Amino acid sequence: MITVYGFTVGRASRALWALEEAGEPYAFVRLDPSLGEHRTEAYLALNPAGKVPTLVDGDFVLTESGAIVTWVADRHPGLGLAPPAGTPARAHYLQWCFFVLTELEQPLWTQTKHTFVLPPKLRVPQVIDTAKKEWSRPTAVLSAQLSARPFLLGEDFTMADVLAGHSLAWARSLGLPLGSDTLEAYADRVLGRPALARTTARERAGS
Ligand SMILES: N[C@@H](CCC(=O)N[C@@H](CS)C(=O)NCC(=O)O)C(=O)O
Repeated sequence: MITVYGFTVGRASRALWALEEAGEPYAFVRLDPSLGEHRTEAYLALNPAGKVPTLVDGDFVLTESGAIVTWVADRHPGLGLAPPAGTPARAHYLQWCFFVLTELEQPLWTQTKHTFVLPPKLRVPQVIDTAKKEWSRPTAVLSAQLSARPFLLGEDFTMADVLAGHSLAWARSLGLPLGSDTLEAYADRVLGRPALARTTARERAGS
């Protein structure tokens, strides 16, 4: 059975949400970062970065949330959660996954690091204003893409929407505006999925 390591909140939600969308059984191991459980020798052997999520399936170990959600989708080709490799649709799927992880997420991560994550002496309060300004550019791009379609790839929900939806929930938790009614409606649509409600319940239960 698949095991996913994560914290109570964070990017491991993407992996769990993907597994819930695919209907794949899994065990969730909740690590407590305040106790350094992501920095033990045993955990670093799985994920040398000491980060979550990490997915383990027997001898197979996979890190990076974007890789994990795509791998889960590819195990269930009939569900259409990622288009088949080698097609133009797959190329656009990857385009949106990379866009979320490299453009949309970065201002959120910068703001989060300089508000909570880094030790106080390493925080630079001025970069928070920069991150807030940077946030408006990728959200405008996302909003334009969604103005004529319900999901990033079109009519069908894919794992690219898991990555985008998670990032928009993260933005809301930081109090950042999504900047358009289109994006607010999209966030409500993807964050209202039953698979995400099941994910949240598993994270709270911690197993
Ligand atoms: N690029 C990685 C980022 C993973 C990441 O930074 N995870 C955070 C939690 S959301 C973490 O493990 N932080 C612990 C640390 O930095 O020590 C991914 O998308 O999986």
